Amino acid sequence: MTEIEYVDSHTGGEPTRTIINGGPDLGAGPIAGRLEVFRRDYDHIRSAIVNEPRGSDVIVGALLCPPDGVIFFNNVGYLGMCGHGAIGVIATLAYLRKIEPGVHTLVTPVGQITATLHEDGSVGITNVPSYRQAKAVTVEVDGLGPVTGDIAWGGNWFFLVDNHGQRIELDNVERLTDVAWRIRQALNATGSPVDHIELFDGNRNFVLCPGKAYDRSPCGTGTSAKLACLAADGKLAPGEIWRQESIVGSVFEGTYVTEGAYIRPSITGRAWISAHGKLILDPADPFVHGIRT
Ligand code: PYC
Repeated sequence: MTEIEYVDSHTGGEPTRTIINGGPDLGAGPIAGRLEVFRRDYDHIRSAIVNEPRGSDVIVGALLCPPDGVIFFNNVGYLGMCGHGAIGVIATLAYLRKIEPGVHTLVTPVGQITATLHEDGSVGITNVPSYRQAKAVTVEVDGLGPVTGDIAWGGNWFFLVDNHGQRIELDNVERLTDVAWRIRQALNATGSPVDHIELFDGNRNFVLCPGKAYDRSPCGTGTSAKLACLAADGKLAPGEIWRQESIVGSVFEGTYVTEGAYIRPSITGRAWISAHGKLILDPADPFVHGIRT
């Protein structure tokens, strides 16, 4: 039997499962290299942790890599960065009494971020440099026709669409998922690396993640990508606050400073601890490594 100790949290409704004991030993060295070891040698452990029957499509896993690294993963693979996940990791470390309020560093495969744990439990992260790569890209989408959006990096790749003609409401999630998935397929058919689709109605968003689950939080990396677009369009000044609301009504506050051709976004939100337990991996269990799609 393998036992894996975890703490579950949710950030604005979006879950993070942080592995605190019993996860794979990825060795030392740069986090990007450790991610390759995870992907090559332990992908079955990723699946065991986040996929059914121990997890679900919506869970994002976080593997702590001492001293200050973290690798985020989901139902289909690995994330560069994860904003809601970083907030969840900091809340988890505070719950475990491993950190105090103050500034902390986390190193992700796509760069170093800082996270400030505030006395009230909220967490502000200062993300990796973000930028808009392309404005007003039009793709022909099966069943929808031409769809135009911006491509931006916020620690993951996003396609941000304003004029999609859809209602960004919880009772419309099935339709939004279908629309966003079609957009993603059309983009990927052109060779684009975008794996997150973000549909907007003003300050409210719907974000479809790579494994077809939608983000219950406003999406930290997605909000960073949005800030990069607003900055590029001159619609938000450095230091000004953007309130990004998710489809379930949770809110992140975002702001940025300029760093040459990039922006450096800061996102503030709050995570809540929801469980602390052990996953049991019994080699005799036919689904010991999860149900993989
Ligand atoms: O908060 O950055 C984020 C995120 C990415 C995927 C799910 N959440």
